[in-house]
Amino acid sequence: MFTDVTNYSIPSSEYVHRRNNLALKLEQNTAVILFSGRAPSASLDESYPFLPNRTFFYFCGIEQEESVLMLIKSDAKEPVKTRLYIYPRELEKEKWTGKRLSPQEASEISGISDIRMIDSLKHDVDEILSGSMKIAWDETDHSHERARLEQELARTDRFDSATDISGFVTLLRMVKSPLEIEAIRTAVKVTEESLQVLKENLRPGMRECEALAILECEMVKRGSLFQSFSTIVAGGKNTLCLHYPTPKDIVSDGEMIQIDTGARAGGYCSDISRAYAVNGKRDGRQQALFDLITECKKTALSAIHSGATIESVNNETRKTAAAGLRELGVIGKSEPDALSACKRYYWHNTLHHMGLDVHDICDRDMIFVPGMVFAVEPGIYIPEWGFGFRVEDDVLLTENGAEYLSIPQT
Ligand SMILES: [Mn+2]
Repeated sequence: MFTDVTNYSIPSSEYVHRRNNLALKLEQNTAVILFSGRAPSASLDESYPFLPNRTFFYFCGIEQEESVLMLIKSDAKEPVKTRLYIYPRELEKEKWTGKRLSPQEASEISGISDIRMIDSLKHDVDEILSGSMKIAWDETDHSHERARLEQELARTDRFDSATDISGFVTLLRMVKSPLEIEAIRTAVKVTEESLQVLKENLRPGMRECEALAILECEMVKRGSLFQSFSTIVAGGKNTLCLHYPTPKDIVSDGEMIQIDTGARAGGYCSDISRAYAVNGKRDGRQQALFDLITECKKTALSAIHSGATIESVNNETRKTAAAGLRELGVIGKSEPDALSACKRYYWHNTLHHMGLDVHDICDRDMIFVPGMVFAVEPGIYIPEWGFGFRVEDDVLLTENGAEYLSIPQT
C-alpha cells in the first residue's frame, strides 16, 4: 500500500463555495481582509517552516507567505468582489527560496480571477479605510500583518466598527464537507501505512528516535512533508510524559512504546496513537491496560452522537475508566469515589475536533452534528505501574452515529 499525497489538493470550486458561505453572512458594505502570515524567524537568517493561517487557507487554498485575501460586499445588487494579493515572481530571490506562484497558478488553486500584486494592497486598503466601508477580520489571527491593519484602522475613527468573523468561521470549519472528509481519510491512510512499516521494524534495544525516523521517513516518502504535529515516540517510563520531547532512550524488551503521530493531506490532519509492545507481545498488565482503553474507546464511540458535547463524551468515558481501574485494583477499596480517584490516571480529554489543525478550532460547548471529525484518544497513565498510554483513532460523526476513519488497533 502506498498512498501518495505529494500533489493532493482540494479543487478550487470548494474554495469558491466556502467564500460564498462567508459572503452570505456578511453585512452589506463590508470588506473582509485575511492574511496568510509568514514563517516565524528562527535565527538570524533562518525561518521556521511556513504554514499559512488556517482560516486564510480555508477560504483560498494558497500556501504562500504574505498573501492577502479580500472579499468586498458592497450592496445587495452587486456580486461580492474577491481579490487575492500575492508577491510578484522574483527570479533572483527564487534562486534561494524556490518558485513563487504565478498569478495564473494562484488563480487556478483558489478560483479567484482578480489576482493583484501585494504592492497594490496599501493603496486598496487606504481606499477602503477612507470610505465608509466596514472592516471584517479574524481576531484569532495574531500576525504582524493584522496588527498593522489594526493600527491603521485605529487612526481612523471607526476602530470599533470592525467585525470579527472568527465565530462564524469556527462554525463553518467545525462541520466538514465531503471533500474535507476525503482529505482526512487520505491523511489517515498515509499515517496507517507508515505505522505498519514501523510495527514491522520494532525490536527491543532500538532507540526511540530510530522509531521516529522510520515513521518520518515513510510519511515524507508519501509526500507528507509537514506532519500534523511533532510526532511523539516514548518508550517504557517515558510513556508517562504526554508530549515527551526528547526521544533518545533505548526501548527494552518487555516495554511498551507509545507513538502519537499524523500525516497531512492537502493541509488536512490525521492524528493516530498506537501503543505497541516492543517485543511484539503484551504482558499481563500491558494487556489489561490495553483492554481497558479499548473499552473506553467503545464507550466514547457510542457517546459520540448528534446532541452530545465534548464534556458529555468525557464524562461517559471517565466512568468506564474509573470502573476498570477499580477492577484492576489500581483504585483501591480505601477510595470510595472511583470517579474522582480516576483523575490521577486519566489526564487528558477523550477527544478533540480535527481538521486543518490537529486540535481544530471549535466552540467547546457546541452540540455535535453530523460532519464533525474527531480524534478520540482515551489514555490511562499509571505511575505505580511505570507506564501508561493512549490509543487514538479518527472518527466521523454521520447521521447514523460515529464511524471510524482509521482502523482501530487490536
Ligand atoms: Mn490527538
